[in-house]
Amino acid sequence: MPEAQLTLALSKGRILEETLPLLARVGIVPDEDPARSRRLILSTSQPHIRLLIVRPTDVPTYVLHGGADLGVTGKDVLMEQAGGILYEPLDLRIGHCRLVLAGREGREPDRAQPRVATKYVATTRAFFAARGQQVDVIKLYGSMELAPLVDLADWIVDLVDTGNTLRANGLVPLETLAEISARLVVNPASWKTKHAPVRALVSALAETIGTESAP
Ligand code: PRT
Ligand code: MG
Repeated sequence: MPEAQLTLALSKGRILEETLPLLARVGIVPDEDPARSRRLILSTSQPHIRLLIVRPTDVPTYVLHGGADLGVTGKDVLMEQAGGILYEPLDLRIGHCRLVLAGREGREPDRAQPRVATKYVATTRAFFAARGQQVDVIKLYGSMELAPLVDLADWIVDLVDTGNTLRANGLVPLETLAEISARLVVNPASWKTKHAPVRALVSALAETIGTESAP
């Protein structure tokens, strides 16, 4: 029987730079450089494995609806969107950062009900609901750091790595909502119908990053 075809959805952008070396270590090398190629589907050195290059926020959608069997995306994206529907067998230990609540240095919120600007609306709502604190959440698509500077919001919830972007804008981290890294996710149907090749890939990745995968 020929080996089942596996489609792996990768996040383009900063996670991709760390994903490709990881895949190379398990013998999966794209036939063209995804950073340069205009193709959105790439064949690889393994005839039964192909790669899709999509936005990080689209990876859960491809995997959930079977456009891809597996995917790589940030835990921040999964927390916000996927709600535990996808199998998440492996922390890939790349793309590290923290999801933080931040505000202007030395400033308390002006408003009785603080405003929080973020692209992580669901995660932010859940965080404040768990604390029993009423806030207004304002959806932004990027450059969250700007919002407190023009008093659009009192606080932001955003990703932080070095903290340089916060500092450059006079903001300080107040609390950490979550430690973030990139995760491997699997379509539940593929997990069953293509169990052998999916399991083989998960195990190979787990071995190369030196971790145990979930059973
Ligand atoms: O296209 P789409 O909007 O869906 O995604 P994107 O443009 O946000 O993609 P990209 O390539 O930026 O990748 C985002 C993913 O990378 C996130 O979902 C995280 O899982 C992961 N990641 C890891 C990060 C960072 N580290 C990070 N530092 N994503 C964003 N940042 C931002 C941070 O918010 C800050 O604005 O990078 C900036 C620099 O951080 P400092 O703290 O080092 O200054
Ligand atoms: Mg972007």
